Amino acid sequence: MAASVPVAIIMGSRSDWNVMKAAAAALDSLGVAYDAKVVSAHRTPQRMVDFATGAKAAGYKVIIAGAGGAAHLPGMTASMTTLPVLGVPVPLKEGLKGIDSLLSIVQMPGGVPVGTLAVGEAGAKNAGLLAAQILALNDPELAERIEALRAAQTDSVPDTVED
Ligand code: RP5
Repeated sequence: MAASVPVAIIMGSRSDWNVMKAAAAALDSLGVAYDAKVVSAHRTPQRMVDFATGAKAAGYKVIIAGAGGAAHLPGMTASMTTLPVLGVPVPLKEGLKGIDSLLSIVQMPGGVPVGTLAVGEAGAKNAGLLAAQILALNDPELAERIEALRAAQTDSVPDTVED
């Protein structure tokens, strides 16, 4: 049987991909497979229910969910699965510029956790890295790749401010 894909990246709109592709890039850099899908809590509610209730049976281990504005997708998804859900607040150009998404995602009622990351690309990148770190608990080779990435990151930081 083919190995299942461990990470699902879902987002409320195709327009979120500009931000959410940073999660995909982080997973690519660590050799972690993912599926990326548009699943909107408001425009495709039944698709969201079908995805969330079927995610564990589909073989996913971690869900990354990004949305902007009234960002209900991460929380609603978390309400229908016990897989870890990592929420990424996507900033929109208009409106409240990410504060709305952040508060919508982070302020979950006790009992239904969403691991909320930073607003925007940094949050999406960290969601990808954190998903990999969760998977690495049961994957020593992936854990080694994460250690190597961290070491390379450390080596890339100069200790001077010279040009
Ligand atoms: C949210 O509405 C989506 O996650 C997106 O961030 C925002 C705007 O969507 P579009 O109008 O660009 O499709 O549900």
